[in-house]
Amino acid sequence: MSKKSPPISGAPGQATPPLEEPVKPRIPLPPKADQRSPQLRTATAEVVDGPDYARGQQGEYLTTAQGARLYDTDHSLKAGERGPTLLQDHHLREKITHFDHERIPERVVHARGAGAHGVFRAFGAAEKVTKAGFLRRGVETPVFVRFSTVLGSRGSADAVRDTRGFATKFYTAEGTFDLVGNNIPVFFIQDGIKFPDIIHAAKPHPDREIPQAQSAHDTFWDFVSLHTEATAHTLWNMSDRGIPRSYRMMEGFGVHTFRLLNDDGETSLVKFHWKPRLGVHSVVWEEAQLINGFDPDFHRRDLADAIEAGAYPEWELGIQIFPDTPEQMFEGIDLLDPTKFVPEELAPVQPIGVMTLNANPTNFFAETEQIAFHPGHLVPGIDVTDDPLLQARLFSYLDTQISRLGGPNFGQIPINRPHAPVNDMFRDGMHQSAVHSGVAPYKPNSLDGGCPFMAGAEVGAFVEVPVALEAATKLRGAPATFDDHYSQARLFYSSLTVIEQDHVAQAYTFELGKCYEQTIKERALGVIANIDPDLCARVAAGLGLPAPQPSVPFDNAPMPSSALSQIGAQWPVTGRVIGIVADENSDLAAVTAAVSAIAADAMVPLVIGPHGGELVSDSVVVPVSRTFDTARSIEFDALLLAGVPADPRLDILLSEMFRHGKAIGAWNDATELLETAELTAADGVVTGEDSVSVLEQVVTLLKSHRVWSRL
Ligand code: HDD
Repeated sequence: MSKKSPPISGAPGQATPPLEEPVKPRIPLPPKADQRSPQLRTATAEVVDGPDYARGQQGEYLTTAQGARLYDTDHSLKAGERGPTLLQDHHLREKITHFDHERIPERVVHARGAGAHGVFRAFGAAEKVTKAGFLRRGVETPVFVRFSTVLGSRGSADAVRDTRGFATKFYTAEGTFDLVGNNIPVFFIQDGIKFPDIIHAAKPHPDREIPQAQSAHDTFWDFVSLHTEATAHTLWNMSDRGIPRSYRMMEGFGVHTFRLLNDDGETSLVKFHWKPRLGVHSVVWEEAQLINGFDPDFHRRDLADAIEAGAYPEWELGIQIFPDTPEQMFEGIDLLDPTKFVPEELAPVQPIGVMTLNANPTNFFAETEQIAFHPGHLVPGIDVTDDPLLQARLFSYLDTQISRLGGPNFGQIPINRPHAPVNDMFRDGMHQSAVHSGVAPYKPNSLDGGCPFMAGAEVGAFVEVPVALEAATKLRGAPATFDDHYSQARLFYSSLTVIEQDHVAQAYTFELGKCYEQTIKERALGVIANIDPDLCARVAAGLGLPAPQPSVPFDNAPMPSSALSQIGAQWPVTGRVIGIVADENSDLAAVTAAVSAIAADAMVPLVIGPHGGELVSDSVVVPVSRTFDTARSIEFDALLLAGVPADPRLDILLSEMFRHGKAIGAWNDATELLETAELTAADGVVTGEDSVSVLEQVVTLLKSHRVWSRL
């Protein structure tokens, strides 16, 4: 056995010193403001922790979990250099054991997601209907938002056809309020007892565990064609809403109707809406499929890049307000049915505040993975209704965190800690990290001086709204108003433009085309016939099957709602990505001018060159962001051509940009490339003498998101 004393890292005589890693101790950087740990709580609200307590990294040296300093973490303790490893190597066992337990169960739904910190500022417009403190004029509240897909596993691709989760945690002074919504205002099911059924049907088949993150398979269509209350949500999924361009360009909906209570004790029913300031936009289906191969992290990257670049995404929070009548109906729409939404023409969305996402998480696991939402996290002034879907959710979310986060103390994880004082008399349990003092975690008590005390409504207690319940008979059932499964699907479909309706027909044809069972396809066509016979005829033709007749009569033509179409307006171009194809023979001064103009408009210029590094000509230097090998159309919202010879890789780039309805511009010699590709006369392909004027035309096209006439 070697008699040498153990080597000290970086000391002379060490065989292979680390090349890059600094060996001098240095003070770790302080945590970012949003990362400061809230103080731990005690039974008497006494502060027991100093500023560094519970922080991730402390001190300059690598230590064991118990704080003993280590001199080597590269070699296990062995009986001689070539001998067996010794069981007494605590550092080895502790390091491997911790590693073995690094993964926690992924969320049973919404496993794949991305999050960001931000702030919500209230306009004050909600004061008339709610006493919630964070909705008072000018109040700013820290938030954390997690966007997600529903079906895929944690490592699945972002751009799949699916509903997106839009969950917001408001850390208010009166306790945490969670708005756990989706990007679609209607849901698949009316009663939470059906949630395991829809999710089992939509998740991968239990035998082979395929397909991943898709609804295009037999069990999904089996369920939704039998359970027709899913029709409206399925239709929204088949529309462009199912494949968003960016999390930053999605609407969010609280889905359920909530009950608000104001200072005067008056109640109203409301639905919550998030409206993105960048507009609601989608990718096209072929693009989505390419994205999932070329950049499965597309939405996650897009959100993080935008925030890092300072292009902070913003949403206005709005409410639709309905009178709180005993029937809880509005214009014939049952407000307790979560498969129904209320068109904005019938109840306008009134803006009550704005949310800005302005900081990326520092650590994905600690924040985005461990955040735990719950629709029952409410504050005074906001209460639930008897929507049977919401009622089941109130049970499910608390329950799921116990297995996902390992016990009942998940509220102590930093990202889940309220920013209001917590004094809950809950004690002990797995992962308890609070050091509670006192001897009397019970009430009433005299030994802790009667602490903690009960609050009244005048000091901000959460008091349930005393809603009168009708005398009822215990039963398993639903009101007759829940039987209408088609009118809102018809309304949504008839509100879309012809281009959007084409996309819906293509999506149904694709999804049902991936099913194997003939009976499922036929049954699904029967459901589609009840949405729109023409849509059904087109899908049936695509499947090579006869189109059935509707089985539910079309009594009244629905009044279309213009708020449902994504086409027809102009939106800000902030954060949009413009590719510029150039090489050494291009006019690099013109390229530089385009790059500056794009950046000045808060967009992202990416120069695409034949090789990496820089393009240099006449002492003008242009850094290259992507090469002909690494660039793919999915990354660019628009393309500029600055004169390059024909290249098969550029042919692919151009043809994809063209097929996906994206603006293309070229100046001077570059127009030849367009002529070769026979694109010069096409809509949304613009040319000119100089780069900046061409860019102006491209930006004008970009404001409409796509060149719709090409789609
Ligand atoms: Fe749910 C997660 C949204 C119905 C049970 N749900 C989850 C998330 C979102 C939603 C955005 C992810 C939260 C996060 O990022 O951590 N869920 C909805 C919406 C619904 C809905 C908008 C209907 C309007 N959910 C619903 C029902 C049940 C659940 C009816 C069960 C009865 N949902 C869960 C869950 C999850 C969840 C299993 C998984 C992880 C978690 O809760 O924390 O409890």
